[in-house]
Amino acid sequence: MIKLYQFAPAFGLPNASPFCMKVETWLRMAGLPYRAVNSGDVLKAPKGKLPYIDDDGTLVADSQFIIEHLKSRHGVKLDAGLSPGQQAQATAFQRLFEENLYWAVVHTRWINEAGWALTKEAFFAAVPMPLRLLLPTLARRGLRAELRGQGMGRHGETEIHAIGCRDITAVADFLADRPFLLGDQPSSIDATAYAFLANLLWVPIDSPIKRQAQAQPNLEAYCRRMKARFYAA
Ligand SMILES: N[C@@H](CCC(=O)N[C@@H](CS)C(=O)NCC(=O)O)C(=O)O
Repeated sequence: MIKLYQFAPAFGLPNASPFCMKVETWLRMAGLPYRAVNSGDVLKAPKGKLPYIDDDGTLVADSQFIIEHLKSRHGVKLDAGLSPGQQAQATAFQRLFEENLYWAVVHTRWINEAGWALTKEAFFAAVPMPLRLLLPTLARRGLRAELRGQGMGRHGETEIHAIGCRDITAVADFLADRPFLLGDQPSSIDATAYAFLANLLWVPIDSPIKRQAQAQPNLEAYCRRMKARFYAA
């Protein structure tokens, strides 16, 4: 049985980490049985981040390496029908969500004061005292440093929102009225798109980026479609 190590669910989503939710969604799309271990223990993670999996003794870290591993070990054909051009589009969108939009959304959760109040409550309320007094501040400091290192954190908040809104517009315009990102059938990139869009639309943190997503009805409809298809039970 595949074990998926991830954070505990939060904000009413399967996972408030879009990377964890991506893998869980993908496992459901692939029809592979798995057991979620929601311990949130990054210290045990091979690369210090979640998610990672234990596939019958093989540990694999990083959502994309996990998917590639599972595809080859379990013969998953989700992307078999994609042309090289569609594969290229999938790679480009993956980068948009994971390497760019992610950081803009991290800023709305961890740096913006109103967002931080909600994030702190959702992620740390269950931490026992006296750790609860220290951990949120340390984690926030770490995220601030990561944002600066990545580069997003060097922009002003208005600029960060503009960057995120541009990504959202690109996704909405590309999706248009297609049921799934690359056409009529779901493919692996939909696990990413759904996880990142749901983590924006369905998280109670207001931001211009979220409002931009709410203003595109096809994105909400897309998330509902993915939820109905892969999280019905
Ligand atoms: N490239 C990784 C990114 C995973 C990632 O950034 N995970 C974050 C949560 S969204 C994490 O574990 N952060 C904990 C930490 O950095 O201490 C993937 O695709 O899995």
